Amino acid sequence: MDLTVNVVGLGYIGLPPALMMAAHGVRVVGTDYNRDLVARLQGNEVTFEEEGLPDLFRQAVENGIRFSADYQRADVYIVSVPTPYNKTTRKIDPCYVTAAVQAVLKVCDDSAVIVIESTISPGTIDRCVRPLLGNRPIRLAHAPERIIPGNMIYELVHNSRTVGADDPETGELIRSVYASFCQGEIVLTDVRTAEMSKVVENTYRDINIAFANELSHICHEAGMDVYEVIRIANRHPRVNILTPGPGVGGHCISVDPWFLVGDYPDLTPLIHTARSVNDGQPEFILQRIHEVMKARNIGVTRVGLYGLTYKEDVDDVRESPTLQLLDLMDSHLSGGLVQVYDPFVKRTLAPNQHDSLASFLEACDLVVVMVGHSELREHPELLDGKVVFDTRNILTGGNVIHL
Ligand code: SAJ
Repeated sequence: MDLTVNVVGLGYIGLPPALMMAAHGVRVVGTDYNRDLVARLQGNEVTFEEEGLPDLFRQAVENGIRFSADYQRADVYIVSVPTPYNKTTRKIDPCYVTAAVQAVLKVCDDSAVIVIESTISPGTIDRCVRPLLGNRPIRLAHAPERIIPGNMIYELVHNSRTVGADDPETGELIRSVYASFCQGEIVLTDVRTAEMSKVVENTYRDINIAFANELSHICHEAGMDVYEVIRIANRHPRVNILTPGPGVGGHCISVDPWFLVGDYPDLTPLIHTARSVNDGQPEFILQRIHEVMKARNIGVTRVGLYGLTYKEDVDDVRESPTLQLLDLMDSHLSGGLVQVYDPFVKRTLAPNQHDSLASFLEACDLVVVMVGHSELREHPELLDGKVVFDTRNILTGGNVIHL
């Protein structure tokens, strides 16, 4: 393919497709305004943990991928920058997207196509990006990412994806860029439908996790095993209930539904309630911890939270249920007293955070499993002799208490 692609934003979402395209023979330059990040990538450092990423990185480097802090002249730009939301208005804050597009506009030709990969609330491109073009005939597209942290490389290749474009010709061009590596179906549509369908996908999952979490409350009250109830209900051919847990973290599912609530407050009672149920789950966990502490006569300083990331086997702590729980504990003046450990997190994020499992276990009698990292799945005997409150349903045994 005789095109140059400039991927703008080299974080969790931008780096994998940049590497993937380069590994499949596309001429790629990766740009990030964070010069430190660019320097690390230029030094061949794989900047986050993800299975298969180091190999992919090597292939991309062999094929000549370049990293630069300067925006490039290219045929296609793929913008993968963060899209935070305003916690008060519940609306998207598009500042990183608009800043990236403004930077691209300074260097690009009028024949360029700018693709937004970042998740954005429906209407953002027309409202905030298109006006930046002025009278220039630059074309826009939206190709929202769908990869799941923990299985990114496989999903990049095998998932179906959506390309929303201004016209069919642009859609086909962008489809050909993604088809360089994507074996899934690439569906063409318009920009607004692509924006809406992405947010709808994550909202669907949030609502379904909320249902599972609500069932955990009902079953606890009824003295029943929620996992057994779900296991049996899921034998029905049209029922597929998700798994209750300590809450919903990550920067996607816990954020995107708010875009719809923020823009359509009168039309989203279900979505709003589901968000509130999932945001309230750490509070349910706190209440359950107190019950276990009381029943087993364990003091707060001997309680340990295992896992700080938002889910298993990733190093991402954004919106993590454990951090939400620690915030809640802080308001009860006990946050600084519990022990904390995560094998994937080296930065210190909490007082009493241990850097080894051995010292963590030494310090606690009750282990609250907040994240089901493989370490525990593969070696459940590590927790022998402890009282375990397992919020992820990965362990069994006489001393294990479930949700
Ligand atoms: N969780 C549960 N119970 C479940 C499933 C998940 O409590 O049954 C929790 C997880 O532990 C985690 C949170 O929900 O805290 C979200 O995890 P996840 O694995 O469901 O999803 P993410 O946030 O890692 O990735 C999602 C994916 N979206 C969908 O599955 C619809 C992914 O495909 C998207 O690319 C990604 O959001 C994104 O970037 O938008």
